[in-house]
Amino acid sequence: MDIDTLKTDLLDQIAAAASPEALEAVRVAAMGKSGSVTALLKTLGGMSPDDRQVRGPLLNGLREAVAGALSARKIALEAEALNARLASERLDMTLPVAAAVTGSIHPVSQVMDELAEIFADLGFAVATGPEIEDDCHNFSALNIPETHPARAMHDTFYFPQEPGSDKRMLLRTHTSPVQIRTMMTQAPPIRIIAPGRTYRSDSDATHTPMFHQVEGLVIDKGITLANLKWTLETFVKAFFEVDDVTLRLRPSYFPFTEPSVEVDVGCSWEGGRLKIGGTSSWLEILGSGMVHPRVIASCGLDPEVYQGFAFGCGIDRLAMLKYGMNDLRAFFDADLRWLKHHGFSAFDVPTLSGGVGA
Ligand code: 2U9
Repeated sequence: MDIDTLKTDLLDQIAAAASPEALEAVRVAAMGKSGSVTALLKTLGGMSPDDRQVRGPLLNGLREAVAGALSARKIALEAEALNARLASERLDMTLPVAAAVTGSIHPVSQVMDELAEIFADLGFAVATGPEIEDDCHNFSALNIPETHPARAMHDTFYFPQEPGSDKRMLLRTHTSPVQIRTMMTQAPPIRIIAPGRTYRSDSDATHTPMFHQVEGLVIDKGITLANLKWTLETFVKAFFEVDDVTLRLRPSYFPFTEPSVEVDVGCSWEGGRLKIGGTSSWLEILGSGMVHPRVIASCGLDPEVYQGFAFGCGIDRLAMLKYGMNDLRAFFDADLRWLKHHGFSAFDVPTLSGGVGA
């Protein structure tokens, strides 16, 4: 076969190679140890100098043309393979994230979001603070002196005393220190809710050593018990998504409020299920009252000028009531089956327009 025919033939084979394997087979057949081009190059050694002068450039030209075509085809085949992969592995970035399918929002987090949404609409900000507190913010500023029986009632987790210090840190027993810190640093009017973890050395079917509370605080001029009642009624209606709600305020005692009231919500039992609304039965849902003048004064404000109301409520209990769970301990067992059953979708964001209970 003459050089030109062989060249045309090899270039056609290279152009027709549809895969890297087919191209490699053409390369070996031409440029390999026993390849057709290699065989022709080997003949140069046995030629006369004159013949070699004529055939040498022709054969080198053939070798270079074939090598060039092989490498160009290789690059083209690699680009084709990459494009095919990119097309088959295309990601649709508009699809929902996979995490939303496997993970879920804990009922406590969902209820916290619902509370923030409801109270934001009433002009309340969400305040947070440390879970490790000192005696002053957790007790003394709240009118609970060292000798007060409420200290024993709170079953406090204390940290060991630091050497050389008379201060003993503790795990906050309620979120009230958050309100104390807010009153000490912000000028009224104050409207906040303080949701978060709280700790008491207590454990049975209705108590866990760590639990969640939400407390609310309003401080301004001319605040009365009527403001408290309206706020709580508006909250309970929005939270349980029931318009027919009756609240019953019972006189009570808390060191940080005066007067203090415990609040029951009217409910009924229908087919073994608790329904909020009506007045056939009563369920205690929160404690509240007018902030004690001594608490207002301990934060540097004049109780003759400023008044306020406060309330406190267990979030875990609220979640159990609204979503029908009966054992509090399951909340913190991290059992995936429980979380899958009672958890919420990450897209189920509570909004007043869309429904806080979705
Ligand atoms: C400041 C002043 C007053 C917060 C209040 C209650 C009543 C209350 C309990 C409900 C169930 C705690 O989770 S629970 O065990 N709380 O009854 N909490 S008034 O009063 C405050 C807080 C902060 C500065």
